[in-house]
Parts: sequence; structure tokens; C-alpha cells
Amino acid sequence: MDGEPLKQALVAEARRLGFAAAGVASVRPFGRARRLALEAIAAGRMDGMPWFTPDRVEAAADLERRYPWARSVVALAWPYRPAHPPAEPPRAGRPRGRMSAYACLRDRDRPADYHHLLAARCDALVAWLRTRHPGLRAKRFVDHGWAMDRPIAERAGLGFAGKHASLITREAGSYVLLAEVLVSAPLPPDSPSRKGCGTCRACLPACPTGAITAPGVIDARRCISYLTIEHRGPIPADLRPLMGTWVFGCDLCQEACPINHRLAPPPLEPEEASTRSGPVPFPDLVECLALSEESFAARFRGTAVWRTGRSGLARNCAIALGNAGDREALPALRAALGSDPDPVVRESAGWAVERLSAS
Ligand code: B12
Ligand code: SF4
Ligand code: SF4
Repeated sequence: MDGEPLKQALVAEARRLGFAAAGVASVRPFGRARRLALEAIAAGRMDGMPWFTPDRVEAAADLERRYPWARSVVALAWPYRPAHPPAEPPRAGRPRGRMSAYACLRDRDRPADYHHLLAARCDALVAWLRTRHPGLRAKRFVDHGWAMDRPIAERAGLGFAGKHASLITREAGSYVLLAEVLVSAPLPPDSPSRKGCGTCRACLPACPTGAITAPGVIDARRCISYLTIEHRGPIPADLRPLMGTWVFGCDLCQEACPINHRLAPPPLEPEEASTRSGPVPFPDLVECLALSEESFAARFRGTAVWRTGRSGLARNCAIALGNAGDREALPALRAALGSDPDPVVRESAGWAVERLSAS
């Protein structure tokens, strides 16, 4: 099998494996995305992510040069379940925070890190392809690989980039994670989507920190996702009150998007508050603030939240408790202020105590 029939069968197999969408792009250089990413670095918008270097951008933008055997790139989008907030705040119980929906991804009812989940599904797809195309060479990229996930997905027709910069698919809105597989087989490329946001601008004012500085342009330094996941050390004081109760990532620009609204939000009430079986969309902040290294590892190893480390999560929970405005959290915050082993957590707890005491 070759050409269009092989591609159609490949897309069907990708869907059978659980991907929401799949498409094929050429491997020629990504000139515009390269320019935009280099501009973002030069303007300081990527400061705080030392791994996001111009060399990395140059390499990611030119797959053809790095992999001369590659003829096509298969772009893949994995759907995840959105977790919209309730219309009414929960009536009882300790203050709840927010973890972004992608971090709460589960696989066969167990918490999963999307990197592992997508890598396994990409490998399964390559194994399937090799049965049709013996001798096929392949290389997969899942987020941390040096590839430009969104621009590749756009070129392969999986969807379009919204004004919040995330790729929006027809199948699952922007609630998708992206991966790709370079292959030595020349597959017929898809056409980029001709859709766009039109006159909508709903996501821009929905960003509480003003991180969407222009349509499609994110100042990572102000993005709650960066602040809660990537940023090390104390969070800048002027941004803390704007972070609400997010403790890992942020979904506000996606929640504001009308294209995502048709993805039925589950109610909060049945959602678990405790993180004892992994990340949950609305975690108990007091519980997460007080986790030991051991309990943090038991709950979050093998999930996206592992990246913050125990002290990163505790820092975020202290700030979220300061913003939640529930003085019942004062004893837990005072305990962290007095005895947390990390000075950044102690300082953040002190900030929260002051904020709650003044309220
Ligand atoms: C660095 C990074 C971040 C940084 C910086 C984000 C950013 N917007 O650049 C931080 C930590 C803030 C971040 C946050 C998030 N991220 Co992130 N991140 C990345 C990473 C590793 C690189 C992105 C990158 O190269 N940025 C540089 C910019 C310049 O390029 P770009 O965003 O890829 O491409 C678009 C821009 O160039 C945009 N653009 C830029 N300027 C302009 C100007 C105009 C006029 C226009 C129209 C467009 C435009 O158009 C491009 C095409 O979409 C990718 C994985 C990867 N290897 O690609 C994941 C990735 C982009 N992140 C992802 C996710 C899920 C998120 C979060 C939703 C997580 C969360 N819930 O907290 C947030 C969303 C924040 C947002 N609104 O973008 C997914 C996105 C999936 C999707 N549907 O698009 C990716 C692809 C990871 C994955 N493999 O699935 N992320
Ligand atoms: S993820 Fe949150 S902070 Fe970042 S751009 Fe979107 S709304 Fe703003
Ligand atoms: S909210 Fe509106 S402007 Fe923003 S990404 Fe969605 S459709 Fe585009």
C-alpha cells in the first residue's frame, strides 16, 4: 500500500489508537514559526526557560536538514477532558485550587504523564506502519523533542492557531496535546485549515495576567502556566494576586473560547478534592501545601505535576490560599511559614498570611 490509501489507513489507525486527529505535512523548513520564536526569545518573552534557546529553535525549524532521510511528518493530536469550574463555588469544605486539565490526564483510569502516553501511542502507530511499509525509518517527538508542535500541526491541517496561540481542532477544540512522527515514506501532505478566529477576541481579556500581549503572542513571563510550572524561586509579587487559585498550569484562555464550549463541562461536585490518587482539577489546597517529599512523590511521580517538585507545588498552593480569601487556611499557612524546609515556600506562606490577615 502507498500514497493516499496508505495515508487514509494511517489516519484511521491513529484514531483507533485514541488520537482525535492526524494529518501529514512536508518536512520543509518552518520559516515563519522560526522567525516568531526567535523574536519571542529576543524580546525576552521566553526568559526563565533557559532550555528554549535560539539553537533549539533553529534545529526545530529545520527537520529536513537534521533528518535527511525524512520525507513526511505525521502530526497527531491527543484529546483530553476539560474541567470547567462550577457555576457556584463549592458550599462546604476547605478551599479548592485548580490544576490544568491536561495535568489530570488519565490512561486506563490511572494518572498518566502525557509524554509517556503519547510516546507509547506513537510507537504503536509506527509499528502498524512498518507492517505496511517494511524498512520504514521513523523518529517521534513528544513535546520535549526539538520540534515545533503547533506549526507542524497547522501545516498538517489538524486545526488553526487561535488568538490564545493554542491549536484549535475541529474534533476536540484546543483541548489536545500534540506529537509527531517523522517518517521516511513520502506520504501525500494535507492542506492547512482555512478557518480562523474571525472577529472573536474572547480569550484576550480572559487572561488575568495580560500574558496575551497581541493575537497569537504570549509573554511567557506573565503566563500562569509558566509561573506555576517552569518558574523557579519566588513568583514576582505583582503577579501573585492575579494568579487566582491555579497551582499547576492555567486553562482560562481555553475556557473562554466559544469553540471549546460545546465540550460538555463536568460539574465540580463529584470531582475528588484529595490528590491521593494523582492530580485532580480542583485540589484541596491545604492538603497539597503540607505534603512531604514522600507523599508528593507517591501522588505525582509519573504525572505532569512531578515537574514542579514538592516545593514548587507548595509555593503555588500558598499563593493560591492567599488569593482564595478563606481565613480558615491561616493555621496551615502559619505552619508552612514556620517549618517548611524551603525558604521560597516560607516566604510565599508569609505573603499569604499577610494578605489573609488584612482581608
Ligand atoms: C514553551 C512552551 C510553553 C511556554 C510558552 C508558551 C508559548 N505560547 O510560546 C509556556 C510555559 C507559557 C506554555 C504554556 C502552555 N502550554 Co506550552 N509549550 C511550549 C513548547 C515547549 C514550545 C512552544 C514554542 O515554541 N513557543 C514559541 C512560539 C513563538 O511558538 P508556538 O506557540 O509553538 O507557535 C505559535 C506562535 O508562533 C503563534 N504566533 C506567535 N506570534 C504570532 C503572531 C501572530 C500575528 C500570529 C497570528 C501567531 C503568532 O503561531 C504559532 C502557531 O500556533 C510547546 C511544545 C513544542 N515542542 O512545541 C508546548 C505546547 C505549545 N504547550 C502546550 C500546552 C497545552 C500549554 C498550556 C495550555 C498548558 C496549560 N494548560 O497550562 C499553556 C498555554 C499557554 C498559551 N496560551 O500558549 C501544547 C499546546 C497544544 C495546543 N492545543 O496548541 C504544546 C504544543 C505541548 C504539546 N506537545 O502538546 N507552553
Ligand atoms: S494559560 Fe492562563 S495565564 Fe497563560 S495566556 Fe492563557 S489565560 Fe493567560
Ligand atoms: S476565544 Fe475567540 S479569539 Fe480566542 S482562540 Fe477562541 S475563537 Fe479565537
